[in-house]
Amino acid sequence: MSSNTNKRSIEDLLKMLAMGETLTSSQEKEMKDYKFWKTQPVPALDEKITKEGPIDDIKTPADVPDTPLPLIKDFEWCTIDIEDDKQLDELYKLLYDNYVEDTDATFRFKYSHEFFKWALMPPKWVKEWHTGVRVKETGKLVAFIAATPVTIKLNKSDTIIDSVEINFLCIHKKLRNKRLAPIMIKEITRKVNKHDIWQALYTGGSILPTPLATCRYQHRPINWSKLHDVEFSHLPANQTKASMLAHYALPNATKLPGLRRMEEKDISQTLSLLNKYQERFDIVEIFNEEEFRHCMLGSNTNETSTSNVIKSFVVENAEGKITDFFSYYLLPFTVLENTHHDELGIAYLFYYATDAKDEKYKPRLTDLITDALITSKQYNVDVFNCLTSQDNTFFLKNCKFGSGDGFLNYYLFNYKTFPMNGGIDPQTKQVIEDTTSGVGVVLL
Ligand code: MYA
Repeated sequence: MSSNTNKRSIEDLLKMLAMGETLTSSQEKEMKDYKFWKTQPVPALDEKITKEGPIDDIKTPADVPDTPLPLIKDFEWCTIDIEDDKQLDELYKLLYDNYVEDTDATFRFKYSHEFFKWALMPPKWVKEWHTGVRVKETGKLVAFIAATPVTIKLNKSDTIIDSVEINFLCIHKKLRNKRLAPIMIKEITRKVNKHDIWQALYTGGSILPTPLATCRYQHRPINWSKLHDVEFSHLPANQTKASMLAHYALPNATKLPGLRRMEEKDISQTLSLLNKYQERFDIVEIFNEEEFRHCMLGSNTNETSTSNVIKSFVVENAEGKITDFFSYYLLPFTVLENTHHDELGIAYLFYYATDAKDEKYKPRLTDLITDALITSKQYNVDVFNCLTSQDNTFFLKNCKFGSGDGFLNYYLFNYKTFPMNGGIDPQTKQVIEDTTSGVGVVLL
């Protein structure tokens, strides 16, 4: 593909990242057309939720089969050992070639070993939940699905749910549309049920029965000229390159006094701050200190380690109190066939919190996230992404984020909840400014 046929906008990038439904694609599938999903314990598409709670009858692990589901002939189940570099490479290759639908094949997620370990090995991770499918004869890895443990809290009903997060579902392009995905989902369900866990949280670009919330991708150019070079962002008709650069320019120094990288010693205080802050959302993740440490400081265990994947900062005031924090993770793109650039740096906003209140709240969030943008420059970030989740609609405009075309749907397996605000108007899909969303969980 020559680069001059490769005209793109940031919206295209975000569409790719969302991997699914966009504003323009119509959603015509009805519940009866979901041959697999209509058999699963999920709310129907048009269902009016009157009561929250689990959908399936109570079962015990003993009720669940001990043996894996039968697979199509010539294929076999396997467990991918994330601690084995060779197997990690196989997973990398499967995802590199098959995870993101990029028709031009010009951009690929640049997963690193560290990223996989961070994402797939949180405390209490279960090896067998990294489930693959191989070709029997050659051993080639052709499909993957992962479950990782997570504790969810529904704030309104004060309900805590021991659950899993499902991620990295991927089937080799040549094996698509053969109904393998339902078998993989049923097999991971069986394995998780064996551990007496009956609920799962997952996200996706595609519409399935039935999202509990839908958020919209937002992006903030950091290195506008590079985005322009790789033809991600075009020059609006009434603008010049210089005016775009000026518009997106960020200072080199951060603004908030006391801002610094988060350290081991901050874990306890910052987790308390986050716990308090998260009370405002409907669905949140509950961390213990060990889990929070892994999420915010990365998979390395030595105290001086600095993760290349997750970046966390705190604001410490003169009295030694942590008043604010933010975190973001880095997942760059490999850029193929571009003479000037071979990588695009991408940051994703993760968890954040502040103790600022009332009229101080919105300006504080704006300052905090502006500082996040500024710090990201040192890690070669070219575009900073987030969703309309959490309290992001309070700072999107002031921090110069723009709406992308991509949407992200949030799902709970085997649990009904009342619908939650995803930060956008359900009809117009426009951002509802300065409104707390229901979604306090951030999935990778
Ligand atoms: S989201 C990321 C998903 N991955 C990608 O987008 C990568 C590129 N795409 C692919 O690799 C394939 O297209 C996939 C589908 C694997 C997505 N979630 O085998 P099929 C339904 C759930 O013929 P394929 C992530 O990782 C589809 O509606 N279901 O299709 C979270 C249809 O069912 P129905 C999906 O295209 C994953 C059936 O599959 C998805 O060859 C959460 C068709 O099967 C999807 N993203 O393969 C999984 N896409 O007839 C659910 C399609 O009813 C977890 N389908 O319409 C549930 C909780 C499980 C644990 C519970 C524990 C308690």
